[in-house]
Amino acid sequence: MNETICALATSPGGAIGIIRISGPQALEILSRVFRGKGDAQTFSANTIHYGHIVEYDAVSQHHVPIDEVMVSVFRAPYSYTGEDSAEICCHGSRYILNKVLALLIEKGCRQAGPGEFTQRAYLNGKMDLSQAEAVADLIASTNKATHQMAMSQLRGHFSSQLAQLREQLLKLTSLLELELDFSDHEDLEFADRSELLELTKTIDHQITSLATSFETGQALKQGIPVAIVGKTNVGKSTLLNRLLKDDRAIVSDIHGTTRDTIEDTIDINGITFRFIDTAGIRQTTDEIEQIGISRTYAAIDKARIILWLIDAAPTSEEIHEMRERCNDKSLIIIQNKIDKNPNIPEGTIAISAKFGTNLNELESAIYEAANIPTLQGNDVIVTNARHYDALTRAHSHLQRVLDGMAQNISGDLLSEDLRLTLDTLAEITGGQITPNEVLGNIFKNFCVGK
Ligand SMILES: Nc1nc2c(ncn2[C@@H]2O[C@H](COP(=O)(O)OP(=O)(O)OP(=O)(O)O)[C@@H](O)[C@H]2O)c(=O)[nH]1
Ligand SMILES: [Mg+2]
Repeated sequence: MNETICALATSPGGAIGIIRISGPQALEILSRVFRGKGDAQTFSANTIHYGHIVEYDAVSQHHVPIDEVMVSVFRAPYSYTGEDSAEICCHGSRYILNKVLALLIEKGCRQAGPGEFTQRAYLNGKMDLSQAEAVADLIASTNKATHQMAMSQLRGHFSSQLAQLREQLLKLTSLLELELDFSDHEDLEFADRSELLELTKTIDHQITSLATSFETGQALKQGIPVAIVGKTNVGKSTLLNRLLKDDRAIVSDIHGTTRDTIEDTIDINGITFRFIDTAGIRQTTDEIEQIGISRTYAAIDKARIILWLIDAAPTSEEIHEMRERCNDKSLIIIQNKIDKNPNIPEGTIAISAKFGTNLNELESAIYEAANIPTLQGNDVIVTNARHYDALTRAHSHLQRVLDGMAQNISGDLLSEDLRLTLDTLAEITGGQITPNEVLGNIFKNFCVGK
């Protein structure tokens, strides 16, 4: 971290491009390329300066301007990275930006790797690991839900829940140790085992509920899977196209048009849904269509919501079979083609996919069925596989503690598993010393310049 790094922080193509510099020599290197009022090395923290980035021209023996810029100056520790840093606002020309970067490198900067600014922010204690990861999620967020989850994590709500868990685990450990210290006083009972058991269960419950939120987190990140199923020709592909407002799937009045599954996403009320059009279900000897139909069943298994499209009232066996197949998922039965057939079976939503009738009602029903908890500012939903993995392992360590307690095992044997639980939770925020390899893995998926 004694190197000073630089990188383009904006994506190319905009009117303005921002180049970031961070490190102990940030202002010194800046002063070598910047000409404005005063020397950049003397600029005070949190100030903006107008001037030019200049390059020395050996032929004319003069400094020639490369761009007219604004420079923001931050001083350690009050910057994103916690180091001295500067941001040069240039015009967005690819030529200018490359030229300025090359100049900075020539004057002593090193090109930053992916996520290196954020990695430094973490190493300098500006944020913990889970917050650093939230920065990447925030940049990648595409809708209200993903934005909210990333923002909550960045603001440290997850970190503070973990800190509370840590506190409770430490309390548990110390109660057990107390029991040990006085274990030769046989008649003294310091920590009531049943109380300890209750406390452990509460902690475990909190850990598992964080872990289970991962499924929702994943669904919100990747889009909640919704399968559109039904017999051939009922209008599944027409409905998909309607929802996507795009001619995505082939529609025809030939039965068995769709063979493969077709997926795409749309947002409803700020939540992304991933719709999967499927091959119509019927008895067929066509081998390829049979494969398509088995994919339909696989799509049902994967989905959280099933849209069962019908064009005539199903028999009670058919209803029973579909309910069995969908067991714990939300099943929405949709009567299509109401323009042709106004008979609406009970318990269905009636639409015309072809003419777009009642689509709003259907979208509301889909949104309801997703049953997404309305995220409050402080709500924590785990969205990161690394965090999920750590929570799951913490849960299994704690499970051993619980088993041990049930068998009345002595405190010293329990405390080893308690320590493992603590260490595993600490991996999430990086409270323990995090190996370089792990850090490298986390930051490699970041963009350069963040
Ligand atoms: N009248 C009317 N026709 C519709 C409606 N929706 C779809 N259709 C027609 O029904 C036929 C079949 O539509 P598709 O969307 O291809 O049906 P599908 O369920 O995808 O069929 P497969 O892919 O073969 O399983 C087409 O001719 C559509 O134009 C509707 O709401 N009203
Ligand atoms: Mg189709």
